[in-house]
Amino acid sequence: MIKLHGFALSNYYNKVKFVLLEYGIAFEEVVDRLPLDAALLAHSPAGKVPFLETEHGFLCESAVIVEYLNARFPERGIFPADPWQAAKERELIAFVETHLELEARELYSAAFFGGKVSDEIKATAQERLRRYIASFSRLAKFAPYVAGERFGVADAAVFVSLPLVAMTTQRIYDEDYVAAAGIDWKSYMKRVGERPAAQRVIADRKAWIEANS
Ligand SMILES: N[C@@H](CCC(=O)N[C@@H](CS)C(=O)NCC(=O)O)C(=O)O
Repeated sequence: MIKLHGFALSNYYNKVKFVLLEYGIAFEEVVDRLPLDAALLAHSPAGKVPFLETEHGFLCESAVIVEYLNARFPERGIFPADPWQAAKERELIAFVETHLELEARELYSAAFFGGKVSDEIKATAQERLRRYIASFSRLAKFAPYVAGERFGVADAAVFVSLPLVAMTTQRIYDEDYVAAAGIDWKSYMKRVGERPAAQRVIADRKAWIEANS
C-alpha cells in the first residue's frame, strides 16, 4: 500500500493527504519529522516532506506526487477528463504554490515561529505578495470553488495554503492582503472544510499541534 511520509502540520503533506482521502485512494501515514535523518535523505533529497513510498520506490515534491496519483488511478478523476478544465486546475495550483505560498514562506519563521526576517526580505515579499494576490484574485473564481462550480484538486492546494498566506500578511504587514483583494477566504475555508476529507486533515493537524506544543 502507498505510504505518505511527513507530518500533519505541513501544508504540502496535508495537500497530498487531502487528495488521497478525497479521491478514495488507500494509504498509510508514516510520521517523519524534520530534520530528516541521513537515511531519509536518500528518499527525499532536499530533506522536505511530504514524500511518497510506493512498490517502485520513493517520490518527493507534492505536485509531482499528485500527478503520479492522477496517472496511477485515472478512474478516480483527480484531474478533470477535459484537457482545458484540467489545465485550469493546474494553473491555479501553480499560481497558489509558486507565487503565493513560496513567497509567504519566506516570512513564516517571523509570522509563526518567533523568528526574525530582515526588513529587506519583508519589503521584497510585500511587493510580490501584493502583486500576486491581486493576480490570483483575477484568476480564481470562488464560485463557490476555486475553479468554478465543482470542487477540484486545486481546492486541495488552495485550502492548505491560502489561509497561511492571509495570516502571514496579517501578522507581518498588519493587513490581510487576501481579504483586502476581495477574497472571502474564511467562508471558502468553511465550505471546503465541510468535506469529510478536509475534516480529517484539520482534525489530524489539530491533534498534531496539541501533541507537540
Ligand atoms: N516543493 C515541496 C515543498 C515541501 C516543503 O517545503 N515542505 C516543508 C514542510 S511544509 C519542509 O519539509 N521544509 C523543510 C525544509 O525546507 O528544510 C513540495 O511541494 O513537496
